Amino acid sequence: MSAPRMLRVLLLLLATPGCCTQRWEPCSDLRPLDLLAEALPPDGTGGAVRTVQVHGASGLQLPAASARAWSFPASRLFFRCGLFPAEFSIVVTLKAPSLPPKKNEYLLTVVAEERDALLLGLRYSSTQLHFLFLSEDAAGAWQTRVSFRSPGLMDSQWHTLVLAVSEGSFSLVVDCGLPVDIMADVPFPAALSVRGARFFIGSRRRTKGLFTGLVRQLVLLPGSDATPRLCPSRNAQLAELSIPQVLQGKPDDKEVLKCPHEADMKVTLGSRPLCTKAQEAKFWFNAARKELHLCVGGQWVSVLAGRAKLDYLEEHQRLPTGSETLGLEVFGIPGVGLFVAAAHRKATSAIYKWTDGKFVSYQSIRTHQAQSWRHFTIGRKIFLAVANFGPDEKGQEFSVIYKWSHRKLKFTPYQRIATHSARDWEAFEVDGEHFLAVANHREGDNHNINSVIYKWSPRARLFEANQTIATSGAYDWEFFRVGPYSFLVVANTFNGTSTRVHSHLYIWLLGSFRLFQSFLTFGAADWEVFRIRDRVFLAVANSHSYDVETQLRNDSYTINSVIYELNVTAQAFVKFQDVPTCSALDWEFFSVGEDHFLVVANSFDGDSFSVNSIVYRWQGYEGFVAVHSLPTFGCRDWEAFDTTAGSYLIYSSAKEPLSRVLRLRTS
Ligand SMILES: [Ca+2]
Ligand SMILES: [Ca+2]
Ligand SMILES: [Ca+2]
Repeated sequence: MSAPRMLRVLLLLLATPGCCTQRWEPCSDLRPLDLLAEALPPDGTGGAVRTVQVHGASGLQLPAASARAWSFPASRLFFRCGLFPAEFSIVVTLKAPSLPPKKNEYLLTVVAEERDALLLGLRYSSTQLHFLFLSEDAAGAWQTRVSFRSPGLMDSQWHTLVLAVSEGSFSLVVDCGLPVDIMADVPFPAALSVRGARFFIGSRRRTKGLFTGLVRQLVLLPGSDATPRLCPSRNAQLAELSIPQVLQGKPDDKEVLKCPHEADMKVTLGSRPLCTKAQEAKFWFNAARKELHLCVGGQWVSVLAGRAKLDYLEEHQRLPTGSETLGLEVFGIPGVGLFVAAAHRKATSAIYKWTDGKFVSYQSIRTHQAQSWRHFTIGRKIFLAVANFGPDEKGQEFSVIYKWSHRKLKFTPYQRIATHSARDWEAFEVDGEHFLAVANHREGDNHNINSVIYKWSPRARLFEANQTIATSGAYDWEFFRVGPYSFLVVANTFNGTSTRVHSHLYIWLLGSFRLFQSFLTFGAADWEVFRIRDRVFLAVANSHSYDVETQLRNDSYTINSVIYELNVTAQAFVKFQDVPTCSALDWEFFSVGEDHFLVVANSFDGDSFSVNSIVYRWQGYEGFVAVHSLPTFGCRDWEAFDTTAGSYLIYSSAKEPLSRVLRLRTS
């Protein structure tokens, strides 16, 4: 199959309603999902199920006659989309019967009914516990079995098992003991579709292999390993994450509090009424703001606050930076705090730490016309990569990756990489492997050079060149995922004669990035990907329209930047909105409550660097509408961040040594 054909096929998968399009959002709640409670009839145990008490704890004995009675549709749990989580754990508390050799009993299965395929299953024999799953690729569907030897279940005791699954790693913990880890060649699928499938408790939909023991707990925890939630436990054999009501203590333990009296509730609608004595203890609902107020002592008191709304932005901090600043990168280090790395044009860049509600200088790092910083992690390792635009004192050109020292609490140099007027680093993960892509802007006067994607070598513990991509004055890389697909988009600014060049979007296919779509851009400086509900957008910041041949007519900074939207049917990004900008260098997307915003860094109007940057609000079918105008000077980069105290924006100036932090005032 040719590459474009294959793309088409892959993207058609994206078009399947309810499938895959929302993979970045979990398909189910991320709380423990009690499968037993789900399978029980709503009125309690029902006729066929028996509650049996053994060794002081109760369990359910499943009905022998009908396997179907103990099942429910997968869509009940995965209501947002039809994908089983890529990472999860299953917690089982059971009292297993002794089985003769070669006999197997099923604890749990997920079956695609139409084609009678076992998508996932847990069964055990006298010597082993087997976890089964279906993995599909171009060659077909494969049943994979991961087997744990002698989990020691057949001693007539209660036991609690936690099976944690993450990609190719399968871990089993019995009674909070030491984990048994298995690395399998075939990883658990990243996107296992369970559309039209059913969960079967204690069976594989048929009478053969029916579970004949007692089960007390059967929980699916999407997204994480349940072990730390259960263990250590004083009663490890009966450690509990969630068990059905019917198996918990006596029902009268949980007496429902009865309301002592019914208040005389009256709710007034419309504009704010008077809150006089006569209104005391009455409610007023402000429909416009979705707020409920109670009249208490002559004042309306907010009872149910509406969702936060952005009212205005106020200056929170002026941060003198010692030099003009290009890129900003805000990141957190767990247990240490919130930081911003600022790429200073002059010889030293700085990292600031959020301290008592302000950024204060934390660490200085020698850089060479630094353009941007990128923070990323690999396992527990924390890195920060700088893109150096200029050569060092010896005329050597390189960019540097720094690693956080947990001992020194500072970043220290880790790896140097030869780059060419580097503008940007992008860090990302594909199929469990870590990558870094550099935007090489030019080599001498030549803008048409290669940018490079590096791959982390776990053996060498270094990044090694993995793929080169031809770029023209590359300025920015942006990585994103849509469903199971990984994309990388480059902003190309200049090909030596014109800023009217194509910027390209690449898709990861069979181990490398391949061209997916090209966009005509004008000195593109930034791509920003963002999502609004299930819609995916890409915004490009066009900085400059310039052409050597038609220089006079075309040299312009006041041009449109463009927002594109992924059209799944067209299998392409299509133009959604033109936004007039003044040499736009950056887009930043952020949300406040249920509202979504874009702020653009306008840097130059052809005469002056003193131009307003604009905040746009998402207004549904109207698209993005300008709502705030912020005076900025040579604005280069915007970043949004949150602290416990509130939400903020920070921007840098490429033309003065001053960055500013703005606070979002909400109501
Ligand atoms: Ca970038
Ligand atoms: Ca951006
Ligand atoms: Ca930014």
